[in-house]
Amino acid sequence: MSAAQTHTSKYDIVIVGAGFAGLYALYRFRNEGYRVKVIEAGNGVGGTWFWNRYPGARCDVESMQYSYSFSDEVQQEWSWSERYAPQGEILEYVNFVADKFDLKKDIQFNTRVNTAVFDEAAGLWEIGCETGETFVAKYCLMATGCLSVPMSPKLDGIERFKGELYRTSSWPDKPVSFEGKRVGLIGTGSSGIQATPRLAAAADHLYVFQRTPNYSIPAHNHELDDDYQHDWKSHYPERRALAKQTRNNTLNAAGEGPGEGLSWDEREAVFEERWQFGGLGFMYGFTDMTSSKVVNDHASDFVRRKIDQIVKDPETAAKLKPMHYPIGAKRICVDTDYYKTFNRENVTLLDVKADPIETVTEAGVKLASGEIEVDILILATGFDAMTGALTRINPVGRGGQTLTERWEDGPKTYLGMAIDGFPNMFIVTGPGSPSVFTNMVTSVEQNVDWVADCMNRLETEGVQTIEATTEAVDDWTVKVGELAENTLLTGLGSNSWYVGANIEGKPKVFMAYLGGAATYSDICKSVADDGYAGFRLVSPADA
Ligand code: NA7
Repeated sequence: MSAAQTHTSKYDIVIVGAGFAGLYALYRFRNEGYRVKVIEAGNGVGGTWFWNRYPGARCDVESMQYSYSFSDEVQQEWSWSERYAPQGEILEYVNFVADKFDLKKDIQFNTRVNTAVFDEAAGLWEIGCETGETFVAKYCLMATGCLSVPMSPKLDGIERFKGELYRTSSWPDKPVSFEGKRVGLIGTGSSGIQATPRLAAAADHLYVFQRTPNYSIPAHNHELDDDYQHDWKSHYPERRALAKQTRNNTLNAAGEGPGEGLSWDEREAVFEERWQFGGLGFMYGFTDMTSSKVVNDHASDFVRRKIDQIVKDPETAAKLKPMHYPIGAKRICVDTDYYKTFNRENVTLLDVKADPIETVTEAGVKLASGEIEVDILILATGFDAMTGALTRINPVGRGGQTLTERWEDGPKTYLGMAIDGFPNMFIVTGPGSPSVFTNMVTSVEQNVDWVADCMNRLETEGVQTIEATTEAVDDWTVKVGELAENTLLTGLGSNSWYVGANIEGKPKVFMAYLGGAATYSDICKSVADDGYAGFRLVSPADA
């Protein structure tokens, strides 16, 4: 190990991750005058948009909204080309922002953080990296993302496969040729659903291995014309402000009332209108979409009828229809021609729940019914969501307690940002925050601003440590659980990463705050206004 690799550097704050959250945090904290270092495993900025380069990767929040609001200059200078931005364009955007504010000089790339230990005596975090380096700082900000650690699916024999093996979550940074190839795709979440039409168009034959069908709504993606962009750019301040008053930080024409009291025809008309408009807004037609069984059943059935209309082969349509869980219990997908793709001659849908994958062979995938030979196998099998990146680092807090010990029964946080026993450590959009139920960029900005304001106050008042109390964490966790219990999202059969059901052994706990982004933001504000209620602030004089 070289001297450089064992080097220890001291900062005011170390940020783990250079995605949307880490970049904005660096910008904000540096502007406040703090000495900041960002540590990033990849060799570029962008987080999820850096790694997920698979064909068809695209954001499911509209591009005029899935962007930073902190700089009007950025808002005015940057132009988006499509209603939903493709991965490559989002990556260009984050690089544009990073370069504009000269952020990269404070980011150490190609460095994976693997430990974080709180030194109680010194009141400092020691952030250790796989390179052998240690970074010491008073504060540690985990900007590690909600969907950043790919899960390793249990696929017997996967190491035997002699063809090309890819994961959507770490797609190579070079073109992959599908021409003349038989391609197998395992997984039909957002990633698999976005990739399917593109793979089908490029490959000789595409085999889609589906375990659970998903509900998918058409994106109706299109190019953005100048007038539309100009209109947004000239109204950004008020539209951003309005978006922040919604449940999900997004202007998506949320319906104002419940659907339960309406007639079937009235609800049907709303679903049809939203299907024609496209996108995640389908889920916001009524305020009781995820709480009323009647409304949810209707919406679920609506999508199933659309699948029947689009997919010509009735057997394939039947396989594609989600039957056993309510719409929204798994994150809905937004697609371009997904269902239609199954009308192609060169696409085969395989129901691996009915006909399970027994093993991966040298030449392909062996199902109970026989072997499917493929040249390329793609895993679109998902993530250890919300907690994976944090438990993998497994910070060690006060008294030597590890995060995995504290979270043995599931994640417990205060406001999704702080954990008792882990002083001066903050998480951006952590479990217990609205996170994946919102426009993440806006939520990231809200969390980072809250932490920055908090740090400013602590520094002004000479506070040494801030730590959530166990009572505040427990109360918040109960509140998060209760909000989820009042919906249809936690029900059996949802089998979703929302509840950690895709990871063996992970506690089955609903991990996001469902009270809405605006309410959440108000609560965060009142906590700060009340002198950081629910936190214990320790000054040197108290120690
Ligand atoms: P998801 O949504 O977690 O989807 C993963 C898919 O992989 C899902 O269909 C799984 O089926 C399937 N899967 C996982 N393991 C296996 C095995 N062993 N055999 C067969 N099929 C398997 O991940 P995505 O990357 O698509 O999307 C994640 C989020 O990113 C998305 O929600 C957006 O927010 C962006 P299952 O449903 O578990 O039966």
